[in-house]
Amino acid sequence: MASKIIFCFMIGFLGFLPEITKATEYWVGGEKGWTLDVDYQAWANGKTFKVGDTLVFKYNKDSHNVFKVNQTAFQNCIAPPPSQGLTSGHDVITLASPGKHWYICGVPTHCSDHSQKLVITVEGGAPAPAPVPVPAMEYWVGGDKGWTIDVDYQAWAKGKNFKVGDTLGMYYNSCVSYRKVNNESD
Ligand SMILES: [Cu+2]
Repeated sequence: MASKIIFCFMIGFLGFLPEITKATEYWVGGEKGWTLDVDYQAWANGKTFKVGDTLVFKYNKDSHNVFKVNQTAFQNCIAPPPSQGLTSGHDVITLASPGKHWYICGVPTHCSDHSQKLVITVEGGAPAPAPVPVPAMEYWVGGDKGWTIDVDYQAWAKGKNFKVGDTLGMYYNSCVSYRKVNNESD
C-alpha cells in the first residue's frame, strides 16, 4: 500500500545585489607599452575610461617619461619642468576627474615626431562614495506576506531605495508530496 505524505515548509533565501560598476586598469599601448611610433589614439579608440579607472604607463625609464599636460602643451608637445614628470618606468595613474586628460613623453622629439602622446576622455562613472557609509539594508520581498500570489509587489517595491550591498530575502510556502512505498507491490 502507499500512503501520501505531504510536507509543507517555509523556504527562504538571501541574495546579494550585484556590484554594478568596477574600476578597470588600462595598460597604455597594450603590449607595446609607452614608446615611439605607436598610434595611441587608435589604442584609446573604443575604450571607455571612467573615474576610478587606472592607466599604467610601462616603458624603459632610461628612454622615456610621462607628463600630464594641458591641451596647449599637448598640441605643441611642450614638456613641463622635469620635476613634474613621472619617471619610474611603471607609472600608475588613477583617473580622478571626468573630462579630457592629456599625456606626453617629455623627451625631445618623442611627442612631436614619434606620436608619443595620448589624450583620453574620462566619463563621470560611479559617484564618489558617500562620506558617511549608508548601512546595508535587508529587504524581505512582500514584507509579512512573503512571495506568494495576489500581492502587489510593485507597490511593495515603490519608494524603497535599493543599493549595492543590500540583500533581498524571499520566503514562501512550499508543499512537496510524494508516495511512500511500503511494499514490493506498489
Ligand atoms: Cu619618449
